[in-house]
Amino acid sequence: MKRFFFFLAVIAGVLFQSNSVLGQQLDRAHTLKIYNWSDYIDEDLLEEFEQWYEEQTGEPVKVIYQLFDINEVMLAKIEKGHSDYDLTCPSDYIIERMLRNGLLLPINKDFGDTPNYIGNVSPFMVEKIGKIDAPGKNPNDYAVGYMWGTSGFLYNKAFVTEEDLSSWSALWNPKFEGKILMKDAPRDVYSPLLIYANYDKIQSGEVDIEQLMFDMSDESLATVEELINRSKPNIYGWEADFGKEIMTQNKAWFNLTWSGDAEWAIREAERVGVNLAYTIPEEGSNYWFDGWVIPKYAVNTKAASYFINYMCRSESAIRNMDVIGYVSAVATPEVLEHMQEQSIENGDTQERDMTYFFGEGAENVILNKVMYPDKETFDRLALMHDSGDRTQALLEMWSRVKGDNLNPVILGIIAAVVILIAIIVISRKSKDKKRKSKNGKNTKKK
Ligand code: N2P
Repeated sequence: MKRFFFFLAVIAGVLFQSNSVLGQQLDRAHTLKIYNWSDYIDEDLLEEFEQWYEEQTGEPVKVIYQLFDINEVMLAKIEKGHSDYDLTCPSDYIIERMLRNGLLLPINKDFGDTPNYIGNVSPFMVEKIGKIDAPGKNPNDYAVGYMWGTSGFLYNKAFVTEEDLSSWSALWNPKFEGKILMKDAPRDVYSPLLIYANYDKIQSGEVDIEQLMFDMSDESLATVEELINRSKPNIYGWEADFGKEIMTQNKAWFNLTWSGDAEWAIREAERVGVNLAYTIPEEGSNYWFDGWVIPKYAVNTKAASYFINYMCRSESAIRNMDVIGYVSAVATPEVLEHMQEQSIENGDTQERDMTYFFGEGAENVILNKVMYPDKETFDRLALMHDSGDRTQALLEMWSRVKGDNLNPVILGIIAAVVILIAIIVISRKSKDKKRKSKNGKNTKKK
């Protein structure tokens, strides 16, 4: 069903591309064009926002909502295609790139009589957004935290133990031949493997994990390329967004993925009796966040900033989290209470100190560990940064390692489509030929 809606969204995307729907011009002043990750919102909120916006401003607005699967696709549409989205939601390192390249507008946080909910975002998240490195600009003027989390392994407990996955070297352990689902996102694979490769130096203090995240030297690229190549016999497939569904079907044994997708899959799998869990290898990994930003080519910046504000209400944050499994940047007492109740209902019992995210009052709280990692776990993680003019070298490395790994099923489908098109073209041509020669004969008769 979800795939069906995704398909509809793609068609809608094509139709709306030039600000027209089947030839009808969009009323851009009263349209809010949002470009977000798939499976990343409670979609009922979109319609409710239209009503709320009219109540707040007296102006109508229609939301157009389109989807992407990985950052790079979204970036290309804005960077190269100059698409006029009013709002999008990139990850940390892409926000950095967009900010450095002048692709973002500052967010107007003056909402007149409407309460400013942006203050609900955790100071922890504000501090992390501040780590975006864009000289001369305050990143918090241009981005508001939406969701955050970690990268690690989602695994099927029937086949794999947490111990098996205590190191990233599990990726090339021969006992997992053909069993691993890899994230089809170059940065999300490159960065943890770079941390793995430098683990000893990080431990001895010779290398700083935060600084390492800026490293995209030829030498580091070659090291990671070799590690990915080594893991290839183990790769069941590459996925940008559907890994979580595959994992609920007992097909692959583990998946390099994001904590929110892991949480969603763990909940879904439980319903069908599949036992999934999530772990982060000891060497460390990435933490990440996605933030709302207003791209340079936006038209309705007012509705965009109101939408960001609306998403920061406790109610929106709770509803989004319940639907998608990711963790909102919002850290109000209402969110804490709801998440604690839910965690207790799901059987969590361990009290932990979560003040780093929720602040005072969260010294002894019971919260799901996949969604809200301990501070000690968090301290082993680092934030990715823009690879700037080294991006091309990374993408070349990525296409080399993935190049000969095209799924035979996909190759089969491509071949079938090409053959089908050839048959249609040839049969049309031969029909045309017949028609012409018939017409010729008729003309001669006359
Ligand atoms: C949701 C993808 C979330 C992206 N489908 C994590 N950065």
